[in-house]
Amino acid sequence: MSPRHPTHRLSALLAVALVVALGLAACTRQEPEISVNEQVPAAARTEEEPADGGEENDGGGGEDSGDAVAIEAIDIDYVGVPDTVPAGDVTFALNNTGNLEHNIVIEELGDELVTEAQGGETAEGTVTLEPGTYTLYCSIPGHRSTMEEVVEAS
Ligand SMILES: [Cu+2]
Repeated sequence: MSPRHPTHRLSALLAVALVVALGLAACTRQEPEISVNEQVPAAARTEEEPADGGEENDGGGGEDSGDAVAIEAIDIDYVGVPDTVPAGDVTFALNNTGNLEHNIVIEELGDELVTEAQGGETAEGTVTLEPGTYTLYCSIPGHRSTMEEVVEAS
């Protein structure tokens, strides 16, 4: 593989840009936290990874990420999906240790996108689950056949 084809790099950049754009569009509740961080030299700045997943709460309970239902995504499967979760506001933390993008969609909520994560990233999303049975799946084309789990909220 020689780097003779700059179009490959361009394609990769476009793909990244597209993914970022999609991600931003989907995460409407993300807040632009720029004011303070922008003044920190890039070298001194840590990557903006939500290390312990804190700041993306919707203002509901403050620090409820400790109660998050942690699900790992690999290529191509979910790992560690519990059989049951407590009904009510449920935060899912998707830890994507694969290379592909993965997400969590809940069929019974009108195929609501709970959260999505690029390879190597972790993302959280909170949904309100009435007691019942829910089907979680990854809506990336081709993934659902191996990424679908049933969860009971009670
Ligand atoms: Cu997937």
